[in-house]
Amino acid sequence: MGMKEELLALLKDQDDFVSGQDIADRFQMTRSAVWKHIAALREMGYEIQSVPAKGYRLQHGPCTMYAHEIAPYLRTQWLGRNYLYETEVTSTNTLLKVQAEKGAPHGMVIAAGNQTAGKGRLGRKWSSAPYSGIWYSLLLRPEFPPQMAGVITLTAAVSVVQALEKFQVPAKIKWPNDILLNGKKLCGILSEMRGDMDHIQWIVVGIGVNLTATAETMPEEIRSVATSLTMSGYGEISQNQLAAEILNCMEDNYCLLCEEGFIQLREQWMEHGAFLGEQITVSTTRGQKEGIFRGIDGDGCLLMETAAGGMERIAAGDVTKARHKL
Ligand code: BT5
Repeated sequence: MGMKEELLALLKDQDDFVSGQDIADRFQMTRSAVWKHIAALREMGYEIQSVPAKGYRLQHGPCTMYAHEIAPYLRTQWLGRNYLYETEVTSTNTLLKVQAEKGAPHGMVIAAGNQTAGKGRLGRKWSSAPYSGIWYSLLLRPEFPPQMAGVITLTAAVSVVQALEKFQVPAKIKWPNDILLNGKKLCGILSEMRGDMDHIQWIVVGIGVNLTATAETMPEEIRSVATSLTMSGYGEISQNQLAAEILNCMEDNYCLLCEEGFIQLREQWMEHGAFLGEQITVSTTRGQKEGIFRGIDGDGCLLMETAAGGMERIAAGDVTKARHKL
């Protein structure tokens, strides 16, 4: 831990004021050095009260995900051990892709407080209001063949619901990349990759989880489709604990995927899948199809039973619940 982080830990531990002299003595620095570190913490968004003759007191910090804040909860070997937090980026996926091209290592994670150009699939926008959620991307350099890349998003989705489950949040996965809570979108996942026919160079998996938005603060355009942990009554969950737990689950699941393929993870997916056995509409680039959702196959493709009784296999598309009975 650097000096700033140690000072922060000290302030977090104390409910009352800590005098500038006590801090100076403890860290063997001058009073003006203390003041500089306090100023740096304020720059990072921490609100620190200072009262003459009393000292400093941490009022509250922003929902930040600095390395020292997430580290205590990480149980991973390699995922997130190379970690970068930025207060503002265009998109953590965009930034990590640049790093991937420059040779960044397998397991690197970039997280941000705010994304000014958060991305969804197919050029869609991901709304990421400042400090209101977990916005981060993971870099993977798999040994497995490119045909398996598609199941990475599903593996990440399983990891998110497993992590949420540890906090008693009963979320469901909507194929392929949405996590739903009470039928609304809590989390989205965007995987991007570079590779050729027989080799994956990198996969960047971007995960966005809405935490603190309320019905009032959530952007108008997503209000009818989206939810946050706060809106669903789970506002007490710690951002860094959840963010770390998702990485813990993802590392385990990724190892399982590399060792055994998608078999066990497919079962996990099916346990948490939304709309199983229900009538759904799938929108693909070639139009809409309706049928009964029967789950996913070993490649992560959606299986849908059609009115004629056949089984359709769909590799990409958006799922909604069918409005009318077949
Ligand atoms: C996704 O796309 O759901 C992928 C979202 C990935 C976000 C993460 S955050 C970290 C990393 N950096 C990035 O730039 N992206 C990743 P898609 O399935 O295409 O869904 C996009 C649709 O979800 C939009 O058209 C909206 O309808 C809706 N949406 C946008 N923002 C949302 C939000 N914050 N919460 C819930 N729904 C949202």
